[in-house]
This record gives sequence, structure tokens and C-alpha cells, in this order.
Amino acid sequence: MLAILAQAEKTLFLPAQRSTVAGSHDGLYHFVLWMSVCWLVLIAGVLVYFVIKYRRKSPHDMPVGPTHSTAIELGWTLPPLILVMIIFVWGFRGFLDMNQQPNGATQNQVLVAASKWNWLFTYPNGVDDGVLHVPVNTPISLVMTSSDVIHSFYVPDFRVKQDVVPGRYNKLWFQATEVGTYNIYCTEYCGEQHSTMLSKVVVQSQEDYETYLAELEEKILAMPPVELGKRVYNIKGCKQCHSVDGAAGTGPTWMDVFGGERRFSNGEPRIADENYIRESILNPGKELVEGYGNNMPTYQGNIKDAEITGVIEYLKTISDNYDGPILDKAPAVQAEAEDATQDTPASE
Ligand code: HEC
Ligand SMILES: [Cu+2]
Repeated sequence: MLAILAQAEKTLFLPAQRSTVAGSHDGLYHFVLWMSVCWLVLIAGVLVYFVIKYRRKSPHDMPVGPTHSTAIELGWTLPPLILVMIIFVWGFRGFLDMNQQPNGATQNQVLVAASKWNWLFTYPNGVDDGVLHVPVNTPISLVMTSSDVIHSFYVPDFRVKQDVVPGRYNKLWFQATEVGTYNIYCTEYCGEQHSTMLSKVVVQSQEDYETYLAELEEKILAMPPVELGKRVYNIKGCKQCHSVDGAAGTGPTWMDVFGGERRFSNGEPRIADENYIRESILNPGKELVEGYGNNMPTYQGNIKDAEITGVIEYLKTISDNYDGPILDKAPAVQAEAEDATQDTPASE
């Protein structure tokens, strides 16, 4: 309790300061805040005082007094000018600090892919995950892009925020100062489920971070296709739009899709087979499922062939329209087979 109060007093109910730039950021914030409070009190005070002192006491009162005073003019011009210059220099230096990646940041580069309504992080060893893990006290460089609309990456505890724009790469760097788990928000309104576009950044010791990366890589390689498909569903945003229990969402439910007949608002009906699922993922706008808009981002470049196969196998497990064999047996053999296809570029 005391700790919370002490923290609250220090940051005036801002979130805790957990990056190297947070301190100077809050310093400037407090300077502007308290300066504004002082001016408000001063100006409002003088206003009230004058209203009383110079009020009209009789109907014959006419305003008299000086019409010009150089001293007063200078008085209300120079001090504000100086204050604004202080804010500019302070803010500009902070801006430069936040923009200039320090030496070494690029060695810890994480690729960030934003899409409706999901964050995906790809690490130097090539594995990806839905939460961001970073080592503590190490400059981290994020290279971010979007596959649909403009999103914005924001970690309040770090005081860093940067737009993520389709068709270009935006960069952001930060250095976390304490081990812990912090919230990531999207702060650019990006559609219906914008407010659920959340993730976490997990700050760990260097050893824990390396263990996490190594274990994740191993785990993914050993996953049978169905498990890999479920993983894709959970970390690549599919679950934001597709249910697996029959409920309608932004997109059609995945239940009973595989093997069933699909009807489209822009094409002939067809049976949902492997190739149809693959096309739906890489080129979603080509055939629009009846009753649904063109709202699915393409996953071209953000999904591996093995993962597409995984989704297909997962869909088979949740479809009553499919009664063939399901490829969830013999994980080791499967993993090897998937591996071989990994490097083949998507043919769509
Ligand atoms: C922002 C919402 C959204 C996200 C995220 C999304 N989809 Fe979709 N998806 C849709 C919509 C809308 C449709 C129907 C229109 C169409 O066919 O493009 C659809 C259709 C599909 C279909 C065809 C389904 C059918 O009923 O015939 C498949 C398969 C599919 N998505 C797979 C995926 C996969 C795999 C992911 C995650 C990697 C994903 N989707 C993420 C919105 C989404
Ligand atoms: Cu967003």
C-alpha cells in the first residue's frame, strides 16, 4: 500500500516508469502540467481581482487609464516565450533520444506485424509469438509494419508509442529497466475490436530470455500439425474473427467448414478442401463467403506453409463434414515433413 502511494506520488498516478526514457518523459510532462496550473491560478486570480476592483460603481463610470504600456506588453510576451522555448528544447531532446537507436539496438531486433486485431512478434531466431519477450537492460529495436490498416504500438510503462502503418516499416526502440510483465495496447482506432488488440511485453533476464527462445523454437518444431494449427489460431489473430464453436463473428465460424459446401457473394459455390483453405488464408478477398465482408487481412508473408497445413488439419478435427484421416499422429515424422516445406515460398 505504502509502496503504491509512494509510486503514485512520484508519478502522479502515471504508470510506473520502466524504461530508460520514462524519467525525462515524465519530467517534461510534470513541468508542463504544473506550469499550466500556475498560469491558470495567476490569470484567474488577477481576473477575479480586477472584476471586483474595477467593477462599475455608478452608471456614470467611464473606463479611464493608460491605453498602452510597453512594460506590460513585454511582461506578458517575454516570460511565456522563454517558457515555450524551454519546453521546445526539452521536448526536442527527448524526441531525439527516443528516435535515435543507441548502438547495439539493432542486434536485438524484433519484427512486429500488426493486423486486425493482433500483434505478432518475430524474433532473431525466426520463431514468432503473440507476446513480446525482451531481455532487461538491453536496447531493443522493433521494426513494425501492418498488413491492413494503421495501428499504433503503445507500452505505457515504457512511455513509448509509434504508429504501425501498412506498406512501410516504422521503427521504435526502448530499453526496459525492470523484470516484469507490461501491457501493450493498440492506440489507433482500427475497427470493431480495436479495444481487444492487446498483448504483453515480458521483460526477462538475459538467460531466461535465451531459454525462452530456444524452448519455443524446439516446441514449435516438435508440434504435430493439428497443434500447430491451434497455435496459429491463438497467436495470429484468427480467434479474433473466427469462432470454433459455431458462433458468428467478424468472420464465419470454423466449425463444420472443412468438407462442406461454401457459397460466395462473388463466385461459384465449391467444396472447402485443402486448396480452398490455403487460398482463403493467402488471398482472402478472392472468394468472399456469403454474408461476410472483405475484412480478413492477407497472411501472405506472415504465415509459413507448415502453419497453413496445420490450420487445415485443425479444421478437419472440428468439422462434421469431414470423415477422412486426420494427420495428428506420428508427430516426429510430420515435423520433418513440415520442415522440408518450410523454405518453399508461398505460391499464391
Ligand atoms: C479481421 C478478421 C479476420 C481475421 C483476423 C481472420 N479472418 Fe479469416 N475470414 C474473415 C472473414 C470476414 C471471412 C469471410 C470473408 C472471406 O471469405 O474473406 C474469413 C474467411 C476465412 C476462411 C474461409 C472460411 C469459410 O467459411 O469458408 C478461412 C479458412 C479463414 N478465414 C482463415 C483464417 C485464418 C487461418 C486466420 C488467422 C491466421 C484468419 N482467417 C484470420 C475474417 C478474419
Ligand atoms: Cu489496432
